[in-house]
Amino acid sequence: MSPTSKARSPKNAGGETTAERRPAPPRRKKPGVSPPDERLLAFYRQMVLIRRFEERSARAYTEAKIGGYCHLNLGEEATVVGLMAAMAPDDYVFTNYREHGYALARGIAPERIMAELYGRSDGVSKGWGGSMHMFDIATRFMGGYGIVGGQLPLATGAALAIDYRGGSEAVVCLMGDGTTNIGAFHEALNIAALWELPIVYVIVNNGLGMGTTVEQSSAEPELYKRAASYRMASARVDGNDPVAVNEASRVALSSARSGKPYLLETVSARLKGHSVVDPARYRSREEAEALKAADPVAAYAVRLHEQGLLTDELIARIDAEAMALVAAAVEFAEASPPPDVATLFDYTYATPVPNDSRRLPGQALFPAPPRPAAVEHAVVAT
Ligand SMILES: Cc1ncc(C[n+]2csc(CCOP(=O)(O)OP(=O)(O)O)c2C)c(N)n1
Repeated sequence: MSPTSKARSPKNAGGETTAERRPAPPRRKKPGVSPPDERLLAFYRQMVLIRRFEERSARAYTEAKIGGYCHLNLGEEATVVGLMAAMAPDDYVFTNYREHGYALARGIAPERIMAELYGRSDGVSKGWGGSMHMFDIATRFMGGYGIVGGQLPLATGAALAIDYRGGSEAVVCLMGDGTTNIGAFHEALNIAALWELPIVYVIVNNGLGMGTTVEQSSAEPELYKRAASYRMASARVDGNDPVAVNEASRVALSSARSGKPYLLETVSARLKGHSVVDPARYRSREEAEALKAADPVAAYAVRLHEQGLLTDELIARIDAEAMALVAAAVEFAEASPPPDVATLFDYTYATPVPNDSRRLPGQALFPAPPRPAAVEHAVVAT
């Protein structure tokens, strides 16, 4: 009986009832997991899915099933999951090229992401984008950019568009630590602060820009402090803890929605090389061992185990489910046909442009204009 229904009971008006004299029955725990605990478990499930997906992508790359560049989120799973879970469905996200995990956590089907990595027509960018250029308007996943810092002006423009239209959405713009030394970083933060745009800039500080450490490349290595130059609110959070990242991201997003853009720095580590072809020889064996020991997926599993939310059996089941999803994604990608060459330019320009598929790279689209006659130089004897 709830306290309110007890107060409303007519029998209580006149005094004690028989039911009240009897000792209260022991409260039975509701079967199942409570919603907050389910949320913590959902974080874990997604982290494991990203881990397994990225490991499988690396393998497919070495089997030459995936071409081009391929950068993985290994070691950044807690950051990815905590951040994406804080966003509303109609918020927009812009990332750099290290993006598969964000696409998964934003809700794009693993099949479509894997098919994109394979360069197949059922991929999220119809097979023309590959690892670095995924795009999905349904989930407001706005890419996927290979130029360091290229996403910053675009994301800032999207925030300006929201502001201009008077919308309630926010933009999340992700970048690596190295990107904070690109001019676009400063230009974007300056204008966002000045115009009070609804945007959260997130520095995913994994300690390295390719092989260069933050300390080697940044005069102020506590990167979140750079926001002070623009009078912008900022914070640094443990990027290995999905719950802490989620809470910090919620604070940042609510600030952005109220017209105060925000700079959030998440601190984690990249477990492997810059891309799948980088053996990361700039790291000592001890350093690699220490990173392995601090693995955020394993650390979070231990934490949930200690809280009684995970058992060994459940860990094995979640892992098997993730492996099955990834295997299905690979099967789907393998079966998907490559895109038709005739569609090469279909998604390059906003307005249709006729395809010119017979032209080879380097050949001009139009005949070259006639060259001016060569100027004869007189040889002056000295
Ligand atoms: C304008 C530009 N300069 C250089 C590069 C080459 N490049 C690709 S990734 C990268 C490092 C970026 O590091 P960071 O921003 O920390 O991101 P992370 O790779 O760690 O996620 C560089 C220099 C590029 N793609 N674009």
